Amino acid sequence: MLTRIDHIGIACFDLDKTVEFYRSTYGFEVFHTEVNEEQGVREAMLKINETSDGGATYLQLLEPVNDESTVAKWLAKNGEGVHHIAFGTPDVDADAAAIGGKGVRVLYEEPRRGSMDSRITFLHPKDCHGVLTELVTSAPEPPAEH
Ligand code: V0V
Ligand code: CO
Repeated sequence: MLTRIDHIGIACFDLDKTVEFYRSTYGFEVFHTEVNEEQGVREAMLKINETSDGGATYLQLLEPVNDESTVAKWLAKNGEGVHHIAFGTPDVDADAAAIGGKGVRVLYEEPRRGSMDSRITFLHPKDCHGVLTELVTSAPEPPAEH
């Protein structure tokens, strides 16, 4: 069952400048940063609020780390902006199977590693009214700030 908005993914050309915009404009601080080579991104997670399911909602700022990155391709076509929305679930495997059973294309056979050791998969935007949609199960240990 999908229980929260886990994050909104925002594609940007310059992560440091974008982080600074969110800090100086809204007061949002960086909770976590990492490079995810498999996904081709450097990212910053800004924690916005905690949620009633024990999780939290973040903004995920994404900068491509190479030209082959899906985010690089998307930026070249669209410029900066909202790239995807991610719903949190305690069981990404079950939800991906259930949603796939409704005819929506699930992009990964098995969930892959996402931010803060989460397990993630994606639904094809063309099957979701134009929205690239991610499903996320957080790591069992709640993420510590770093
Ligand atoms: C592409 N399209 C999108 C889109 N990306 N529509 C809405 N939102 C997006 N973000 C549309 C695009 O305009 C085309 O429509 C069509 O889909 C095919 O796109 P394409 O440019 O030819 O690109 P593809 O097919 O090579 O790749 C698109 C997909 C790819 C969605 C398959 O981006 C993908 O595998 N995404 C999942 C992985 C990902 O995005 N990773 C980065 C975030 P027209 O022109 O044909 O109408 S990593 C992350 O979130 C992490 C680590 C985390 O949360 O922990
Ligand atoms: Co994401």
